[in-house]
Formats: sequence, structure tokens, C-alpha cells
Amino acid sequence: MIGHTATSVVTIERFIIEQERLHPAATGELSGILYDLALAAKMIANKVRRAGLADILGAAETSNVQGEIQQKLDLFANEIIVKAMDHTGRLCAMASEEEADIIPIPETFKAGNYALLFDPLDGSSNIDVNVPVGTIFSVLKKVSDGARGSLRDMLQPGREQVAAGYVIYGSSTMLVYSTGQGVHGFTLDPMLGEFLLSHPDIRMPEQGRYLSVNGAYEQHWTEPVKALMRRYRGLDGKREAMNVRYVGSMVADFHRNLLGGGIFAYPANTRNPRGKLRLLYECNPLAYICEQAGGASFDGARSILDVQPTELHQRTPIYVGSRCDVEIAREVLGAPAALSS
Ligand code: FDP
Repeated sequence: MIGHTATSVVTIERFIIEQERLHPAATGELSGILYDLALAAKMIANKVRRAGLADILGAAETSNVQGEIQQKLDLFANEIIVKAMDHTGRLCAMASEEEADIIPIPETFKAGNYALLFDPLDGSSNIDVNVPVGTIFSVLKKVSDGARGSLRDMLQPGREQVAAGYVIYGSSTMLVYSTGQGVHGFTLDPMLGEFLLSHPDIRMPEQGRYLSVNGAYEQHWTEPVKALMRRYRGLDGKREAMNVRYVGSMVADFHRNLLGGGIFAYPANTRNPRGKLRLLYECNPLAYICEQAGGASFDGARSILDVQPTELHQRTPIYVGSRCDVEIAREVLGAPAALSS
């Protein structure tokens, strides 16, 4: 682990370079992807910050721009990421929650050795009410044979991720990522326009305080899921009650639980038997971060990271968070195998 003193200012660029030096065989390609994502995050943060001004700016700008700022921020974020990444020669293809098919690298640009999957603006229904939203990303190594990427590169289990992370556009903008050597968080200094290391080597508490779940679906949960939620809330007398905190923006709920301890759950229910959240764009990257920070993940049968994806926009039930709290899910939901770390 790299030692930094409290007074040393470590930019994300310096941190990535220092991490890269720990791997003599590294080509710098993955580091380049992370810088490019940090740049895209700054551009999206800039748009998100102005979202609340849309009505006021409307007086000075065209109504088209006004509409775009407010309603199409997720499409803007999508375009920002695609344009920041497609020409770099580092990616073989991309996939986005906003697009039906994989996004090829244009023939005019060189293709690289990595695939990028992302949710450009998670929780975007919260934009209008000034609640934090986020960007989530996952990086996989190219495994297909052709010169350019294919669906096969995208449909790899989460355990194969070589990097994953998220950006939260909250009271400050933070980028949190892992390349498999712990989880590190950077806060955007708006005056410098730089992400600075603020949360080195984040460890998730073993047992958490917070339960993040949308209780409005209780009537549609199965009996085991109802029993599990009663356990978390201390209603069966078998554990201390957790505090229920649900923002409804997965990145925000996950981020709070990562730092404070807790579990985020989006169970399957009778209306959504496969859950709601997307395996490749949301669940895999956050499960990877969580497990890297000492937490765990579960889909009702196994770790999220062990699920073999079969389609790009696959959904999955998810329980992700503090290790002991996820163990309880396994115990109560009766999954056969022990969780892998
Ligand atoms: P949203 O629909 O606002 O984009 O990914 C989808 C997501 O938000 C998550 O961020 C959030 O945790 C979840 O859906 C909220 O869904 P419910 O409203 O069904 O609870």
C-alpha cells in the first residue's frame, strides 16, 4: 500500500500512476481508461450541477437547450462517456444501459484490449428533486478473437472485472474505484478541477447500521424475503434493528452503506421476478467494489460476481453490503453454498 501523509495532495492521476508502477508488466492502457473516465465524470458533474438552473437559464438560452438540460441528462451523460472513450485506442467496444446493443469503436479509430460497460446516470429520476445521482462503470479484458469487441467480451462474470467504480454527484462529486487492490475514493475539488485522494483504502464495516430497500414492494415479496426484512428491522428479536435509509438512487444508497456499513437490497418480487437492477451496468461493478472493501454480495443463490451473464440488459435481484448482513440474507433465504469473498 502506498503511504501518503495528511499534507500530501494526491491527484487521481498521480495515484493511478503510482498504482501502475506496482505492476511492472502494466502497459498503461487501463490507467488511461481511468483518466478518461475521470474526465468524463467532471464533464457530467458540470452538467448535473447546472440541472437545477434549467428554468432560469431558459430565459437566456434556447428552449431546446433548456429541455435538454432538464430532461435528457442521462442521454447527455451517455454521449459524454462515449465521446470521451471511443477514440482512445484503449477499448474494443462499449455497452451502456442507455443503448440496446453494444457500442462499437468506429472503424476510423484503433481498437484496444478492454471492454467498458456503464450506466451513465443512475437514479436519473431523482435529478428534478436535487437528490444525488451517479455514474457506474465496469472494465473487462477483451476475450473475443476478432480485431474488435463483441458481445462475448461483455458477457463475462463480474469476477473477471479488472476495474470498476462509480461517481456520485452529491454535496460533492466523488469518484470511487478499484482495480482489485482495495477501494479508493477521490473528491472533486471544484476550484482545482481535480479529483483528490480523500478516502484511501476504504473498508466496509463488517456489520452495518443501514438497511436500504424499497419497502413499498413488501406486498409483492415472497415469504422468505419478508422474513429477511423483519430480521433486519429487528422485528423477530434475533438482531438489533437497522435504520432504514432509501434514497432511491442506487449509487447514493450504496455509497452511504460502503462508508457507514449496511446493506442495499433490491429483491425479486412477484411483479419483477428477476428484480429490477441491471447485472452488467449496476450490480457487477458495485458488487466488485463492495467485495474489494471487505463486504459481500448475493443474488439469492450465489455472489453476484459469480453469475454468468447471458444477455446485455439482464436484471438480477441483489443484496450487497456489509459481510455479516449479507450472510444473514444467505441464511434466511436458504441459499445452498457459502458466500465467496
Ligand atoms: P432509477 O430508476 O431512478 O434510475 O437503476 C435504477 C434505479 O433508479 C436505482 O438507482 C434505484 O436504486 C432504483 O432504480 C429505484 O427503484 P424503485 O423506485 O423501484 O425503488
